[in-house]
Amino acid sequence: MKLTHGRLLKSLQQRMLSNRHYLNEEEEHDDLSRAMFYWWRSASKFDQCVKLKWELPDISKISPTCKILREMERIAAIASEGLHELRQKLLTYRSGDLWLPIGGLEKTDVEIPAMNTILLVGFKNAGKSSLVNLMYSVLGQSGVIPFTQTSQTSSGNTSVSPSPYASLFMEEHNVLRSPRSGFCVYDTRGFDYGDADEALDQFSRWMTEGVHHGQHCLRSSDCIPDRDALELHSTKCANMFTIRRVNCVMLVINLEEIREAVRIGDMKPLDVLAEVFRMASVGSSTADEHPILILTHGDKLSTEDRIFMRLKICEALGANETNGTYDIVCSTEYGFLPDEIDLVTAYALSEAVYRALIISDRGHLSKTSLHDWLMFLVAWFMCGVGRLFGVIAHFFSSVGEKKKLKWAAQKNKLKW
Ligand SMILES: Nc1nc2c(ncn2[C@@H]2O[C@H](COP(=O)(O)OP(=O)(O)O)[C@@H](O)[C@H]2O)c(=O)[nH]1
Ligand SMILES: [Mg+2]
Repeated sequence: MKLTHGRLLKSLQQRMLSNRHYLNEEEEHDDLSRAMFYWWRSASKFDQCVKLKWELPDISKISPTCKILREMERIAAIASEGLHELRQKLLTYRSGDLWLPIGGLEKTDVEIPAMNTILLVGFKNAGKSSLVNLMYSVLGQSGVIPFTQTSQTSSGNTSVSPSPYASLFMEEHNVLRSPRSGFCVYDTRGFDYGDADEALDQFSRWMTEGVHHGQHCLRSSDCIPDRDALELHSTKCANMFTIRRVNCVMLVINLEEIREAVRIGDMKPLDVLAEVFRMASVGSSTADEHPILILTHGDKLSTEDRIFMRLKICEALGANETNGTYDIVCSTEYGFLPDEIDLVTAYALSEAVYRALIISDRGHLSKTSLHDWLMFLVAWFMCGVGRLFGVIAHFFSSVGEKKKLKWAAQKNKLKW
């Protein structure tokens, strides 16, 4: 019988209720939890790929599927010890801590913001808000209190948003729940398949102009009666809250949704994601500084499909299937602390955030020096002078043209 995520969690929950210590050594090897938390071990190529691990194979001959399986094994091997360490690193992290001198720049030469900003983007229902809640749960040790509203209603119907305005404003989240946090996470409005072009424009503006808490994400297709009031609220927020430059993008992708689109031959979602990926990569200083991919809803796919879709998405986006790509099941609706039952997910999430901070600290811009300002002023002045001469030349040429015409007319009159 096929074991679903929900059935497995319910079974674990029953054990908890019957007061059995559910994470003792014996039960850690329980088939039930293994099937869910170590899902990739049921892949047909698993034995072959894991054996390879001990034989020092020719790296160029390792198939992409094997790479994924080995990556998942790496996370599983490091998860229990690594999670605590990584969490400590994130708790004590200050913006700029992971900056490294590159290209002769000193740390004093770069513009380090008070907080690094991680922007979550993706289609609607991809799992962005659930990911934020998972971050609070794993990193902010907040248990299962949801801090942002997901598209889940009490009835479990995901197609109905609980509040019509819930996703129209950006939210800044201090997921560590610490006043000294060195980074924040922005939950954004998801793209709709129908208005992808406008959503891409909006995303492009976030990348160039920055984002702030309470910023509206309205689109022209929104039928909202009090649109002006919402825009006014957003403007007030712009004055009240700090405008932050986006330092790293996390692209959240619902594996199940993309699989369905691919199955019916609809490549538009993949094209839109590829465009977001490309736009978010522009300006990064090294090739591996692309947005981080978070693949959600994998629990709804079979093992083979889950690996196949990861490969398919990475291929379409030009992303690396292991480096910077994480398979994270975000659903915390069953009332469990994820790190108590699923260390692999908890570790993968922490590593994804840590990687985002490395990318952020590498990408800080150099400060504008006095010399730069002077050069800018000189260039601006020269442009102005050039324009002025252009206007003068245009004026005299049109005056000359008029006079020429006048003379020609007078000549013609004399002839007659
Ligand atoms: N099974 C499963 N459900 C998920 C996962 N991530 C999110 N969900 C559910 O998907 C729905 C949409 O998630 P939400 O976070 O609101 O998506 P958003 O629109 O991107 O913010 C909610 O009902 C979540 O509980 C996941 O990895 N697996
Ligand atoms: Mg949301």
